[in-house]
Amino acid sequence: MFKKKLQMPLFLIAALLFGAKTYIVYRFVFNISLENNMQEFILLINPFVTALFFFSLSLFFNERRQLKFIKYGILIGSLILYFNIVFYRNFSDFITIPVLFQGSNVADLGSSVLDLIKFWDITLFADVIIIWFIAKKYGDQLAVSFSKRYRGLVITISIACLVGNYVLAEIERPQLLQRTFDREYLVKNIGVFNYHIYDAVLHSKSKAQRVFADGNELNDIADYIKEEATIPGSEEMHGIAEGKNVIFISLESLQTFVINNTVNGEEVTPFLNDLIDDSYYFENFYHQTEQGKTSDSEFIVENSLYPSPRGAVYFTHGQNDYHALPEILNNQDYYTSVFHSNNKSFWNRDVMYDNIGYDHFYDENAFEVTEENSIGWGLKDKDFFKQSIKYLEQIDQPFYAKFITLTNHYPFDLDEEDATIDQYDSNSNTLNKYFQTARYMDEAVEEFFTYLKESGVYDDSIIILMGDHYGISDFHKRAMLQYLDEEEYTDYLHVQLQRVPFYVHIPGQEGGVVSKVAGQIDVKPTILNLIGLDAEEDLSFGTDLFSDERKDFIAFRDGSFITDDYVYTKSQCFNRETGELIEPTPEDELADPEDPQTGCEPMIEKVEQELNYSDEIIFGDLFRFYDFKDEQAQKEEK
Ligand code: GP9
Ligand code: MN
Repeated sequence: MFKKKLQMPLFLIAALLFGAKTYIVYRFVFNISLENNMQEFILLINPFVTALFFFSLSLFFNERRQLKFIKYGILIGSLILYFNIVFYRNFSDFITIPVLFQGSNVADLGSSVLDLIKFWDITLFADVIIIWFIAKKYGDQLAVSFSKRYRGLVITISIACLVGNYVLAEIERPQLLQRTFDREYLVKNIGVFNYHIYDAVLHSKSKAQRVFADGNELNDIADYIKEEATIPGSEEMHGIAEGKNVIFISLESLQTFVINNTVNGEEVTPFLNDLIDDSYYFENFYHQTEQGKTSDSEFIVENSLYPSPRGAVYFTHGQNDYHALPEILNNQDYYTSVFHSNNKSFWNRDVMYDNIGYDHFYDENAFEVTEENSIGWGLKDKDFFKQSIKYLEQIDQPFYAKFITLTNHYPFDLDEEDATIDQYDSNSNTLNKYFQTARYMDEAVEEFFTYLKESGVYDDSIIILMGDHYGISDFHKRAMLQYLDEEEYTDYLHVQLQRVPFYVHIPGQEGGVVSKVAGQIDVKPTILNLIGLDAEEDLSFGTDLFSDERKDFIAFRDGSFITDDYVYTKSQCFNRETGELIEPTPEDELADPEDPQTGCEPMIEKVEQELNYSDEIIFGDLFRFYDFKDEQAQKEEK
């Protein structure tokens, strides 16, 4: 059968067998969701491309070692895949390096590991058995010794295939590696083996930065924070929510421009518009997220630190020591939980939530998700709130509960029966649909308020609502200009469009519209003050939004910022009210040309320094060196 002329080299047989097996595992063992043909195609080619590259490395060895490389390569590869399968059966997630070192997870697995291994699993090693068998029987005929040139050609082809796979993945999911999406996305696009390599690189990078830190860096940072970013919380609002439940609603992709606005003559968000009348509503509140999108907004709110300039800090530094809101609230006997109907590993939430002290995460497994009640990214918001209320009624009070909505997410798909207003009419399908899903979310939130009132939870709670980040990117400039009735999409306009709604709704209080410049960084100190804690003891970059005093600026991750008077972005300074460009003062009119302290200038460096300090804290994991005063002790002291 293996005549010299017709034979296929062992490395190719191994690549085919192992590739086919891996594909079968992706399709039928891992529950990987495929949304379009491109994703199906990538998932199909990836196992073969990766296996071809790996086994073609065997060509560098002499014939005897080549067989060994292939035999042990396929065995080890199969074991890695199998460990992932066993892990997946328990956690519906892929192994990460930190998880391997995370005692509790592995212990969880340990107790049930026998249940997770099935007899027929032996078939998952069929390729190993075949390769070992034919290597033994026909090995000397199947090993090849190519000339240098031929070997080079094979390796080049296999690398080209790998690059091709990556390019397709990048088209399908731009900035795949920088944005460190969900592990399922990574595995889906680059395969489980490349994912492990990627995970290892990420892990060692953040480990190294951590290793070189010794805690001394914190002195300067703490000094800076005390001097520049610490302002006493509002006395009037101090403790107003003490002992009350705090319900936090993250409004997916909701931007301020839809609030109190209409489409085809109809209000986009009637409920949220009315809610302004009996809430504190911050009309100049900016999101400060970067590549980590929703998870960045969560991170900023929980820690009052800036997100990472690259990737999602939830992923890259999900294991750090933090002094996060849930942990602080736990110490005040709050029960802390998150409600979000998505895969729990998305944005590494399962790991991060555990780390920062949430008592429970009601992830997609807590909900009944069917074809009818889901759209786009999953469970529809109305069903999400409806199904959540039974849990909320049961948990101990006072609680902190975060609800993360999902329906108003790109590409803003909605079933016809759920659309209660017409689409907009512009060249952007995305913007056209956005208003409908925003309205849907508005109705869902309204229903949630009704449930809260019916269950009696409402009266003992304060409710905070916040848009997590923009929904309409600047790819839709033309349509946005048409909608806003503006002439030119300036950098100033772009910054102003980064405003997201922020409400503090306190039943029984009238509230009011607040115009001061504010941002997500301020949410944590605001909540702490409301429940009667002293944010001054914290190390964070935000300030209480009800305090009369303010820090000078709200910074974006790219160094842009907004002050009372100015908007600074892309090296331009604008008047915040009028949007007029402020030309730099001519050099001969400056007192000190080296130090042109006018307009936005004085703040540029300060903002950069603050962002750097935040990065230093995160990259060096500096809070492990800091002894935060227990909030309970703080209270008792008082
Ligand atoms: C995913 C949801 C949306 O669970 O929070 O994430 P996003 O893409 O907005 O970051
Ligand atoms: Mn989001």
